[in-house]
Amino acid sequence: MSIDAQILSALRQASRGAVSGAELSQKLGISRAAIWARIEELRQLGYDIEASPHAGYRLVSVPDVLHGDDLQSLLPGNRIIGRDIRVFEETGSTNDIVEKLARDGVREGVVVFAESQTQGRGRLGRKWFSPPRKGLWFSVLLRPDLRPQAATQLTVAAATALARAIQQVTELRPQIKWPNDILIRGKKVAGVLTELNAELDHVKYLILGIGVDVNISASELPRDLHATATSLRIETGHMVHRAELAAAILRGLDDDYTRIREGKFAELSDEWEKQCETIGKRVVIRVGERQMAGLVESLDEDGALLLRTEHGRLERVIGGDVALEKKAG
Ligand code: BT5
Repeated sequence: MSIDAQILSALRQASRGAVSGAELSQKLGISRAAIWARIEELRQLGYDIEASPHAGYRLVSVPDVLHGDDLQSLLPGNRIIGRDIRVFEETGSTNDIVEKLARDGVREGVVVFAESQTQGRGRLGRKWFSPPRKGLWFSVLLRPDLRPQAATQLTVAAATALARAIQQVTELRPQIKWPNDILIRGKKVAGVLTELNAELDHVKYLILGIGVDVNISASELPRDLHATATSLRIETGHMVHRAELAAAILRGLDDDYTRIREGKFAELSDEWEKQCETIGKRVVIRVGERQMAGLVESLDEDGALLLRTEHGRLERVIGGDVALEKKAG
């Protein structure tokens, strides 16, 4: 952890609300003057840190910016996801930045956030609206020991972690729409874009791109998204602290990734199925030019959707767009 992350972490944990310069200096192994200089830097970034000669430093409020060190200070030490966090003010797509890091051999777990994206994308080249400071737009590099067919497990992990974190932080009750949407009251609030580089029998690396609409107001949503999209702010009626939500998502994703690595995907898919609105419903799934109708039964051990078709066959579906079947008449 960097010095700033350690300072923020100590300020957050301070039992009496404040921590003295001497304590910080001893804990971090740097001089009190150096601590003072770091605190000044943090203040410049918008962290309101009070200093009193008796009590010491107290964290009064944090700004609504994403800051790698601050995010680090909100995460537990021993983890894979988020051991390296980088924040950009603006990028094309965070998935492209992570792709480059992957090709350069950077180890798994690195997370890249952008305050805004100019070329944010969804699946099949669709556009993803990513305005400055209103959401979480980030990508995670993973190097899982999986067959390419099982990569969907990670989309399932991301969706589960997202639904859980949103519920923890906002008390809203999100639903998962297979394969990659998180909905609140039927409208999309988050999406996952999983991109893969694989050989025939194993995944070389996988990029989880995650977009969450956090503080977008109704009037800021583009016209074409009005009917289908929402944000946590619209649903709760108040602003949501993005760093806190980001940390909750990363913690949950790290737990889920551990479960996958330990061969416990079944636990994860049980949790997913409980929050999935598509299970047990009659749906129509479009995969490219093909269209299949049937009843959604469950996920299989690779994370694929099992669909009982009209003809009674069980189809294994790994991607596509799902719509609930409209009743005839
Ligand atoms: C997705 O695609 O839902 C995946 C979205 C992943 C975005 C993240 S942000 C960080 C990372 N970097 C990237 O470049 N991407 C990832 P899909 O299921 O294809 O849905 C795309 C559709 O959602 C669009 O065609 C719009 O209809 C709608 N949409 C676009 N922006 C939206 C937004 N901000 N909120 C809700 N819906 C949106």
